[in-house]
Amino acid sequence: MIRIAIQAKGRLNEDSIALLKDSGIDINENKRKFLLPSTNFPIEILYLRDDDIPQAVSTGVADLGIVGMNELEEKGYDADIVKKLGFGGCRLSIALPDNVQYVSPKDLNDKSIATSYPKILQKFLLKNNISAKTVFIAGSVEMAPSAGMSDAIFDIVSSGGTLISNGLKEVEKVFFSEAVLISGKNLCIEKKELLSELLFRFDAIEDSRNMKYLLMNLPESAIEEAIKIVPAMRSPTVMPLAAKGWCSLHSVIKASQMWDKIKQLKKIGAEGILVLSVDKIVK
Ligand code: PRT
Ligand code: ZN
Repeated sequence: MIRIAIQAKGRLNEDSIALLKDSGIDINENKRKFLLPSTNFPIEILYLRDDDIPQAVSTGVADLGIVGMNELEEKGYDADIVKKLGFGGCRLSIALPDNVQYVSPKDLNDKSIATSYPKILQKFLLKNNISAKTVFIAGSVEMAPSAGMSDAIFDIVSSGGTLISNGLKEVEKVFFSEAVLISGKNLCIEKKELLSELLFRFDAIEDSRNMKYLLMNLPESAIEEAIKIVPAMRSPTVMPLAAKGWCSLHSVIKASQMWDKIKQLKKIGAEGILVLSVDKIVK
């Protein structure tokens, strides 16, 4: 049995649960308890505040955790980052009121900066040789300058909408974060094996995420050229059509290349091109 800590509620909760479910791990969410075993995989889900996840993993209360890199970095607990998970993307930035001039970090000298991330801020200030005062605020940091609590803020930014609506401008992007899978340092063999099974499933989901399944009707004379355009993992599948001289060709491509590939395939005579989403890819 392995235990994973995820955020009980908040921005990372839904994506964390979706990742486990996509991995075939059944969680009976109706029984919303603090600690819940899966019904079909030897894993227990421990629901915590994100602030408490790095400590839980480093002390062995949980074997694994899903948490923002920002929390791990700030808390400084010892845990391994096993995999970046591609959701919860954000950055920690310094922002100033719109009307304050800013050219370089030097302009932060002697200013007060409100933040919930004092350690990461201190590192930045030290690296840039800035002497500024840190004001710790647990929440609603973006309100601090207009409330007269600080000159600047250091906070999480995602779309930037919150800064704009509070009359602030982002002047330094200091730390880029996303949700990561973390693990304790000393997992036993049984837990290591469960972790590698989980990673195998997470990788299959990641590999499928940006891929499309493509099928089309193609003149048989164009098969060689089509293989060059959409080579697939080993080679495309080619099946005969009832119509003489035609085949059906199937392949997998990166979603980002889809329109370009379709244009090339049409040029060599492909017709009736279907593009489908891929659920999982096991390499
Ligand atoms: O209750 P608990 O302690 O578990 O949750 P929490 O309130 O501390 O955290 P939560 O749920 O807000 O965020 C969890 C994690 O999500 C963070 O630690 C980040 O790793 C990540 N994340 C991603 C974000 C954002 N994007 C984000 N935009 N966390 C917070 N925000 C805030 C931001 O500070 C701003 O105030 O959302 C607001 C909107 O951002 P804009 O720039 O899109 O306007
Ligand atoms: Zn929190």
